[in-house]
Amino acid sequence: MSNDRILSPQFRSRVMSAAEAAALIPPGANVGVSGFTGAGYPKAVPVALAKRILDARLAGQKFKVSLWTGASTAPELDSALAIVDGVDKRLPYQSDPVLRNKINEGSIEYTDIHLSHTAQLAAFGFLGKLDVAVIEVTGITEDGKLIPSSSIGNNNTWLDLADKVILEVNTWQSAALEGMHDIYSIALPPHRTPIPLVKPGDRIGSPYLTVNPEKVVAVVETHTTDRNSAFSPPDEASRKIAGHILEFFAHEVKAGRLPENLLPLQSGVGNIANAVLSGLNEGHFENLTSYTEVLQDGMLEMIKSGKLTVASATAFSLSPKALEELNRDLARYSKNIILRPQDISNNPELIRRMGLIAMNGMIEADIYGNVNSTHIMGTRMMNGLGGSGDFARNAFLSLFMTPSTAKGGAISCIVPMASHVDHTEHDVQVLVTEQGLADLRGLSPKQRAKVVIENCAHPDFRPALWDYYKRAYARADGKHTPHLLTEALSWHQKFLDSGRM
Ligand code: 0RQ
Repeated sequence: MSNDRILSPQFRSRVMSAAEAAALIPPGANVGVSGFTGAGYPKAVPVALAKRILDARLAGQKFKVSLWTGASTAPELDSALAIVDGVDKRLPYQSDPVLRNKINEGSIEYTDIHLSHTAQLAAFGFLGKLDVAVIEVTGITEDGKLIPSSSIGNNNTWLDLADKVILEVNTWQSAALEGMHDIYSIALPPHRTPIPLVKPGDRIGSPYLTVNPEKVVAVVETHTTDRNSAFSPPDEASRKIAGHILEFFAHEVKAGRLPENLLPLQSGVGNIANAVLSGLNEGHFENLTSYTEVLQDGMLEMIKSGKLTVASATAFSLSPKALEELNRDLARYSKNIILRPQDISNNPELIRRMGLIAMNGMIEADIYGNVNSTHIMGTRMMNGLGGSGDFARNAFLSLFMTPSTAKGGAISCIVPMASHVDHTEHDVQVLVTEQGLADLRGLSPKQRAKVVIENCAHPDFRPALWDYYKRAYARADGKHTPHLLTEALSWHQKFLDSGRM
């Protein structure tokens, strides 16, 4: 049975079952898959591949593949392959609990890469050779062009680089996605020229992905929903963080440092990011734009209310409710939403040119403003740095936010020294917790420490942070960034030993 989404006879002739397609993926292959924050990932072939891997293991054979994605995917891909110990290496971002445990147990290699860098690293062969691409699409036109799905990620690069291509055509994805995408491939050095994009709403490429049809070894039909978890309603800490940020924006507009409609917004994943977007939706800023990587519920609400005129991203990252609503009425949003490859959505040249406001979550920051976005107690991987580094270093204004404590108050998210650093003090301009906001722009390390401790730390931990800082400063030397090296990470060790910092 073929569906009316596969109009090209050449591609239609390659339709087969997911199991038949998975049989074309050899052990040891590097597999580039579509998928970005629970959107547009292949849903049938990875499950079939996991079954095949399990059968091979039961027969005493080794069978692993390496998985290159856009970003995080969903259980049908990451959990399915991790559960059967089928993953050798995974990159560049994940958030799957099963996969995360295997990474932290040491049985899966994980390479955490800036999302804007992945395509170029792959194109130059630093990641190895790409054997197979498994890409979800919404449809295939009569002349063999691919209508992308609910994310783009690295799909254009995987389609170019892979020796073999397997397409999943998912009829659950709305046909109205056609036309929403803007595919532009960047030339590699030394042939690179400026990317001709100056505003979030600019279109510079084609709505379709292309592939050499000779490489397409299988086309698999699916009808399966994208899966993402629901967002919890904003809690008090998130609402307070959002409040501090909105007050700060108003202050910056008044001081003439931001325009009335702010600058294009980038917003990371998670509940705090959504709370900030809700706050913006209820606030007085109008005609906002966003140039971001994921389009969350909050942005959809802002498009509906007319606050946000255009949203450029590489993927949707929506709760089931918002996704259902979007799909019911997708055509209505098509003027306002553009999906691009992730090396365009996260491109430093464009982020710098447009002067973005970047807002991302963090795990912890130290008193000097170094930010850890990825590691729990310095060693356990949480998700990965995703696009946070692409945006933080290059934005006009870069904010990092977190509740001031974690695990019911046992952990201070403001510490003497970050147990891992993803974003250095040089890339971090503003820190925000529910306690307050620290504007670090132009401050020296000692000046930073004072505002970070005073404005962001929880009162339960503030005296101990002051005590640390004062004793470090009292030393005869090293007064530029005062530290007591034997104590700097003792807060983390104390938590590991006693369950409380
Ligand atoms: O652990 O799940 O066991 O309860 O970390 O914390 O508070 O739920 O925070 O969902 O906003 O995620 C940095 C991970 C924050 C996210 C991070 C524990 C806490 C909980 C998660 P549990 P919350 P959020 C664009 C930008 C990197 C990628 C990025 C992230 C869990 O924002 O992945 O920015 N960022 N991409 O209990 C120990 C601390 C802790 C801590 C929190 N200080 N110590 N544990 N936790 N603080 C998107 C993409 O790039 C795709």
